[in-house]
Amino acid sequence: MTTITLVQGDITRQSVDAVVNAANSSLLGGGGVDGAIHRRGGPAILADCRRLRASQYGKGLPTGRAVATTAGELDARWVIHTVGPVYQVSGGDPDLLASCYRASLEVADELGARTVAFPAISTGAYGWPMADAARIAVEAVRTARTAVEEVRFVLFDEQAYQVFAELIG
Ligand code: AR6
Repeated sequence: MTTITLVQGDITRQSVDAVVNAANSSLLGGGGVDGAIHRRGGPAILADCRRLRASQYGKGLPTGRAVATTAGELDARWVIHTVGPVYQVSGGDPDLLASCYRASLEVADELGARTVAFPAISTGAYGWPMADAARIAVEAVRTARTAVEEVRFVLFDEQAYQVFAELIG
C-alpha cells in the first residue's frame, strides 16, 4: 500500500530514497527542478548522466521514460530522471505524463527504493496547467502497482500545494 504525502518546499531538501528529476531528454541539465538537483547534488549526477548518454541513451531519454543515477550530495540514494511531455497550444498527451510517474516507480522498484519524492512534472518550463497535471499525477500513482511505501509530492508554492491537497483529501 502506497501512502501519498504532500510537502510544500524544495525537492532538493528532501530526505528520501529517491528524488525524481523533471529532466529533459538530453539528461545534461536545465533550469527548474533539474537545475536545482544538479546544483545541490553536485557533479557526480552529471557524470552519471554523461555515462548514460555515452551508453544506452545515445539519443537521449525519450519522453515518458525514466532512468536512475547517483544522487550525489543530496540526502537520497538515487535521482530518477524522467522527461515530461511539453504542453502545446493543442494540449499535451496525458498518457505520456502518467507514464513519467509509472516509469519512475518501476525504476524505484528495481532499485528497492521505498520513499520517493516527485515534483509536479511538466508544470514549469513545459507549461502543463497545474490542476490537470496534478489530477494525472495522483491518478497515475494511485493506480500504480509498486512496492514504494511513500510517494511524496513536493510542491514549490502554496498554490500548487493546495491543488494537490484538494485531490489527496
Ligand atoms: N523543488 C520543487 N519543485 C520545484 C523546484 C524545486 N526546487 N523548482 C521548481 N519547481 P520544471 P518541467 C516546480 O520547469 O515543467 C528544465 O529546464 C515548478 O514550480 O522544473 O517538467 C528541464 O531541464 C513547477 O511546478 O519542470 C527541462 O528542460 C515544477 O517544479 C524542463 O525544465 C516543474 O517545473 C522541464 O520542465
